[in-house]
Amino acid sequence: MAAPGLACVRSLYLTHCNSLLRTFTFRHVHSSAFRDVNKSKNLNKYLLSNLTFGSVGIFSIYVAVKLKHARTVHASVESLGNEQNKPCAKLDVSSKTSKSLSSAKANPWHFDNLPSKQIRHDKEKPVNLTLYQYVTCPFCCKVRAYLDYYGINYNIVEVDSIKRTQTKWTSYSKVPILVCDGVGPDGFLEMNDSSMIISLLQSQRLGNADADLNKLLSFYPVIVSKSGRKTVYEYPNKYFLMYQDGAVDREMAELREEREWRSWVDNNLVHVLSPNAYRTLSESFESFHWFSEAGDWEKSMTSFSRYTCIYLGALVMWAIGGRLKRRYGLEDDVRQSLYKSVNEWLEGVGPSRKFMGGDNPNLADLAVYGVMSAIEGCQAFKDLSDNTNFMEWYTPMKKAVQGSEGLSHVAPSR
Ligand SMILES: N[C@@H](CCC(=O)N[C@@H](CS)C(=O)NCC(=O)O)C(=O)O
Repeated sequence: MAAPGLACVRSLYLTHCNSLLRTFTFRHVHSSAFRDVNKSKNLNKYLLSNLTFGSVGIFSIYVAVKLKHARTVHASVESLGNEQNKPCAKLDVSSKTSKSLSSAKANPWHFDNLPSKQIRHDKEKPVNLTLYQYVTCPFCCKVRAYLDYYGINYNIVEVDSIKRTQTKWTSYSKVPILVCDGVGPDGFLEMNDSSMIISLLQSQRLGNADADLNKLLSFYPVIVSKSGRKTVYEYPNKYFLMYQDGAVDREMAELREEREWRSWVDNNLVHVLSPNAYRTLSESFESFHWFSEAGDWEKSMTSFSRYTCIYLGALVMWAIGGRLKRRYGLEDDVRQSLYKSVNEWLEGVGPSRKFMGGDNPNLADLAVYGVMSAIEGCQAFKDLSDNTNFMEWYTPMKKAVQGSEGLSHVAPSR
């Protein structure tokens, strides 16, 4: 679920299906003919249109999946992958900061538009962060888990996964993007990549809350390269925390363990999610219905768009699921791979610790919680809770994050 396309459909779907949906003339969804259907509330006509569009869609999917050179689909699927492990055809740029990725320096979308949502944990504190996201994208869920746990106020801009209107101001093509207002000469600082964002914010907490984010960002250079038509971003330091005054308050082994498991989340755990959420056609539909609910699609889309996303997205993802399974070497019964990954994590935490971080979650706990929360409404998650001890760890984690417990026991300087 590395979150797909229209709202993974925004996450799961978002992750995989964006290009595909764009290719499939999604504009038709918004055509006046469909709006008319919607307005007239003529059920028969509506169903007929849906059916026709669905058939065309299914045929197109079939053709696209079969065509070896359906590059858009391929690129979209690959966006879920482990970028670091992919061979790069061409290395364009050796080292830049995230900020320099946006060479045009256009103002972020939220400078002139209202956010989709405002998260206020503490009304007294200022709000200078805006998260550009797909609500069920696991990487976005991970960043939200961090912000919520530490009780940080932020605004959310839900990105339209088809048109991506809200992220046109940046050359970075993925979400999450976190923008801090009022920093540097441009009046904002753009942060990309979920793990880099979290390391950067945590480094700031460890030092001085007012530490210069610009300076900290320079410790996280990005390597941009091309793999075919796809742009690949690597952040070699993204799992490292920057102790600005050199006073490391934790054991090295502890820090290494945290880093390794954070990397495991991005490079292993996340890959078992999509094939599980779309394991069968009915589970795929169920997952997409859940994305629709979580993403409030009812509010943001016409009924036609919403149902098209749900049914078309479910079909596409179900078709792609098998491919992802092979790509990541998952077991034929992908549930077994999910249970295996989760049990690996639970063993990593061990019987004597509540969380990997001890009594309080560390960044690895937050990463696992964040990505797993992306599939909370899916059958895969229900099966997981019935067949493993996952909830013994997950339930207190959820409580800690939703209760912003990080506010009380971490970051003495804040
Ligand atoms: N390594 C990145 C991965 C982010 C990612 O792959 N995001 C997906 C959504 S889940 C995305 O934006 N894909 C491009 C697209 O859907 O257009 C991170 O951790 O932030």
